[in-house]
Amino acid sequence: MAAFKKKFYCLDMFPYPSGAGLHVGHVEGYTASDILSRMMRLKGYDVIHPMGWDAFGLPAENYAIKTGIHPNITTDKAIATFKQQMNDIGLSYDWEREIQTSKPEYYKWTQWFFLLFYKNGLAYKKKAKVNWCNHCMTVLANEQAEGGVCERCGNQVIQKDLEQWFFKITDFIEDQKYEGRSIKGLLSGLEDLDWPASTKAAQINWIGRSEGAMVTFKVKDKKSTVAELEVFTTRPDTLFGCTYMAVNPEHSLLQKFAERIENLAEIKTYAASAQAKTELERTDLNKEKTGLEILGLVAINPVNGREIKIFVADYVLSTYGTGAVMAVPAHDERDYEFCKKHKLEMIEVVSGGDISKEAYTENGIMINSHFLNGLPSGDAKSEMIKWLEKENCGRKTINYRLRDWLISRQRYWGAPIPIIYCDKCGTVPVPELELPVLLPTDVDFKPTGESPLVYSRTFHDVKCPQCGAAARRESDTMDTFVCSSWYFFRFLDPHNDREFAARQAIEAGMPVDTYIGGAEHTVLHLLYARFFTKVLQKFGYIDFNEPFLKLRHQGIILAEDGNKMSKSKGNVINPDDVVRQYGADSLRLYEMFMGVFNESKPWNTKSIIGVRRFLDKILNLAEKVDARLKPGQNQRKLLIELHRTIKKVGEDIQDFKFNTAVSQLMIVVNEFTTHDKIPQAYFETLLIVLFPFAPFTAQELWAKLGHKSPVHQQSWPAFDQSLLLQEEVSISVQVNGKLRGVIAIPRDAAEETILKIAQADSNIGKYLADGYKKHIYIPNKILNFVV
Ligand code: ANZ
Ligand code: ZN
Repeated sequence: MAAFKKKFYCLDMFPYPSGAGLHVGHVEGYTASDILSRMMRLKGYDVIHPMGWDAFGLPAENYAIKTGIHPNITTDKAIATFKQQMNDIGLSYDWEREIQTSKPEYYKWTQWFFLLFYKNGLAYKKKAKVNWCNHCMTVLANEQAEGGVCERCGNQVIQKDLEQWFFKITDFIEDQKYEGRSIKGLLSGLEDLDWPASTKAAQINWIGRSEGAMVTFKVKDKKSTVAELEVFTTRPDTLFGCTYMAVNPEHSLLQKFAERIENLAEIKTYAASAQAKTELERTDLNKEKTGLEILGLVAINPVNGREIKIFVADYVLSTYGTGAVMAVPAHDERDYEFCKKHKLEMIEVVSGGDISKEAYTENGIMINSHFLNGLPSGDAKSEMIKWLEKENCGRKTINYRLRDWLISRQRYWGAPIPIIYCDKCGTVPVPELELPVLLPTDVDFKPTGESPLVYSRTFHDVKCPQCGAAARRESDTMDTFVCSSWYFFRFLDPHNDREFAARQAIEAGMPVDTYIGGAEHTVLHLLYARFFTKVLQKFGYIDFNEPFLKLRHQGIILAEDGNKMSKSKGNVINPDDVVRQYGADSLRLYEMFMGVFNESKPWNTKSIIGVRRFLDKILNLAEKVDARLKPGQNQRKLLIELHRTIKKVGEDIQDFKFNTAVSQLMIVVNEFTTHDKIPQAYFETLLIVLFPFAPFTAQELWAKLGHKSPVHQQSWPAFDQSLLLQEEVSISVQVNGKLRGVIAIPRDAAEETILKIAQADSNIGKYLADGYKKHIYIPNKILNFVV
């Protein structure tokens, strides 16, 4: 592995190779990363710019169910199409590094990661609720069970308990130390990253850290205390306002004290109906809040000893906190609605709202709360926690929304989980030397409720690696997100058959310097990839813990009519058509010129024509190039514009302002067209700067000038700062919004210089005689004083 002098790892989110081919949204992100990569190569960097295929997944399997065509065949075909399209638009990938997650050479290491997690207690099996369709006999992903009905047959989806594999991602939320290594957590690790604020916020929100308290309530039957019920609350300050409790329909209290519950039959019926609903339906603020009082049991509010009712209610989730809540109707929206509906008592304990109209969920001054009265609710929180800890009926707690990652899928087209079940030895990991566990091909795709793998005898029947007895393979496969959680490591050492990637190769190439991809559907991918990286650091494989230093998203490209592009609407733009009609460079330039990179914007065929004309203009310029012409005074303006272009285009590419970079190219090309003869050196500079955007055009013209070596072996030109400084621009100076003068300044002069020039101007100066409060400067355009 050759070490790099100056490495730059520019990574695209690798695509799922769908039958539909590359769409214009792919082209947007991939062109941007291509432009950046090409510029960095010209700047002398060893650029790592790979592409691969996130090839496992449902669509290929569903297609196989419909048609009987094996996913291997459809996937390979789709990949061939994608690759052709990528080459057609001039994406400069290093195909030596190409990887495909559905190939045994790749998923062998996905399975190795599973074993690494398993060995270290980070992969475990437990029962979990899944969406299940009784008619199709299959597990459904959340997206396939929207509105509680099966996407395939329309039957109601139920929640079923099945044994599932999990990865312990929750172990990595906070910072930790391990064998002298400090591993930053998924939360604090975000701080140092150059990522869009909204993406960081989405990660933080997904993790959902809440500070609060556990509070223990005693539960009594008719005679005595029989149990304790713990709740998680973010508002311990409101405990005096708690007028009932609610538990989720699956809560263990209902089984444990079944014989003491007087209306057990009714409660069982209610619980069964709740099970049919999805989590989203159950917690939807607008849905009616149903529930049933548990007769025969009451709870005691620890802070005032009052007896309160206990309800079973499906707005309480089994998967959050302790699965039980202390209800404070006056200050929680859901409790408020529930309370109104069931005519329960409400006590206002935080002043500031009008609880006759709605729940008051903000902070305020405590009332009706004994020792908390008069305190702001923030202080009351810590006072109450102190009290709970002293009285031994509660403690400060941090709760997270993030759950461990359910990675098993009852699916065929994924990486098999390398586990064997033996009657004698139990759960036995497949020995590393026996990896990969190959996906069998003798399968039938008709859905039966289990992975088709179960019915492959060749796959299913194995010998136990420990005792040699007849045993059974795990037939679940892994979530495809597992495959994509480590692919950026594999790119650095794609053919290694002894390790997922050699340490040396990782150290030379990682971390990724710039990662580019859509903002939608990436919260989980980014979280999982960060998690894998942290696991590798914890166990000593690498010595960093964040994989992607800088992240940028492309915006969504809408159809010409402003709607989302969709097959059913018939408004999809196919990049192949654009390439055929206008050329690849037009497509590239157009997509970069459309608008702000990370914003959504509509397609506009007219503008492509404009971009095509721009390229034609450059082709025409070539006719005016004169190799013998010595640049002179009458080309000075052109020279300055050219240097401004070198500077601006270079900076704009770094900043992902591709649209303004293209504008600047258009400005300089217009300047070129005003000359009858063009010095060859100037034109060559233009071609180099144009090259990242329009590589085909630039190379064609470069060769036409007689160069043997290609443009991409040239160097990015340096700009002459003094040339830019010498040039003067006029800026308007306003005082309180009124124009008071126009001053000439050196372009891009420092702000203090400009302030001095403005104040020295006699006309402007007299308005500033008594000083000013502040000033606003828009570089090279306007200076505004506020007095
Ligand atoms: C009492 C209370 C009073 C609450 C109040 C809120 C406002 P976050 O911020 O998302 O962490 N809760 C706890 N466990 C629950 C469960 N299993 N299902 C549904 N709701 C649950 O939310 C924490 C709050 O959500 C907790 O604080 C609890 O209601 C509720 F004026 O406790 B609170
Ligand atoms: Zn055994």
